[in-house]
Amino acid sequence: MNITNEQVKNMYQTMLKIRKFETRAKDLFAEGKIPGFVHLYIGEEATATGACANLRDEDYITSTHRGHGHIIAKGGDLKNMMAELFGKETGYCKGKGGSMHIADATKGILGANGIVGAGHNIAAGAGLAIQYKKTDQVCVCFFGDASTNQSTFHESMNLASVWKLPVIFVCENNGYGISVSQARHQAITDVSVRASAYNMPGVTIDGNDIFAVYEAVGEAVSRARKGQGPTLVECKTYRWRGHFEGDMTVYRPNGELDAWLKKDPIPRIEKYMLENNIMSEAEIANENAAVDNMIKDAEKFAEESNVASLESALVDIYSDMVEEGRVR
Ligand SMILES: Cc1ncc(C[n+]2csc(CCOP(=O)(O)OP(=O)(O)O)c2C)c(N)n1
Ligand SMILES: [Mg+2]
Repeated sequence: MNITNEQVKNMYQTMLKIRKFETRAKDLFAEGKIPGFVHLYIGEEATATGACANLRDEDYITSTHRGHGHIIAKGGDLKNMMAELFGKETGYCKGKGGSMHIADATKGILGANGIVGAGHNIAAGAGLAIQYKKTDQVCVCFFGDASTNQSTFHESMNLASVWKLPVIFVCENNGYGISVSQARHQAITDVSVRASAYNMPGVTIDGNDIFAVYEAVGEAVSRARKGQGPTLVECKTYRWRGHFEGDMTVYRPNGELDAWLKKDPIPRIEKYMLENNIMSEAEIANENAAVDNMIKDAEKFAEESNVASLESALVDIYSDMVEEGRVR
């Protein structure tokens, strides 16, 4: 595998950032400091991290309602993210979007999205824009297993394939759409088989193995950059928390979570780094402390920022009524 020690270290830091950002967000939500819904990505970190490790700043991603991991992996700023979760004016959307609407055009982050399946078509659109511009950018489209039952998945896979768009469809198959297990929402086990309907390559990999994700998405990215069209990469993974914070997960069979806890991607990369002398125990401890501090700084920034003002509710929106001065 073509990967430098520096890249491995970066991927480790990214997974730590996601895990620690979300663990803190979980506690802050429980304390009542974060309004709205929070859908956590804990347990799935290797997928976003391994995929985005192949991308440049000018490449695009589309995200989902479970978007913190994607945004952090694509280089999103922890302070602006935490402030957005808090509803503060220093947040990515000036506190008006919350967890499910974080975007950063400067990093190619086309937005988290509360509408299941919306990202597919945005990704195809980004792919078409890239094709028009004749650059070698790509767009990675992240989405869940249940969203592959939406028409948008099929429409965008079809057009991306016919037009050979530079899109990499990354399915995060965590086995559930809310409380409905995959066996109850679709008659297939591997989502990747759906690629054949659109005559594009489709693979299924262990989404908790960061190197498998890095490699499979890497191959798809290099094909897309060369104008050879889209790929569907299905990453099997699992969300440790409920669908949203507050979900009691009564629908989970006994032992299922425990089995997945054993496949935690973070100790897996630590073991790899120790065995290959990439990082020592002490360096791993230092990295953890450094990321802890980044999260503390992000929280402090969010705490100390102002809540979005009432007046700002009428700024950055489009409405005929506002234009005409009928709403003040
Ligand atoms: C168009 C639309 N339909 C339904 C919902 C309600 N909803 C929110 S998340 C979700 C399930 C998504 O499951 P999946 O795509 O597997 O993603 P995961 O939550 O497992 O990451 C549903 C049905 C929605 N937000 N948007
Ligand atoms: Mg799912």
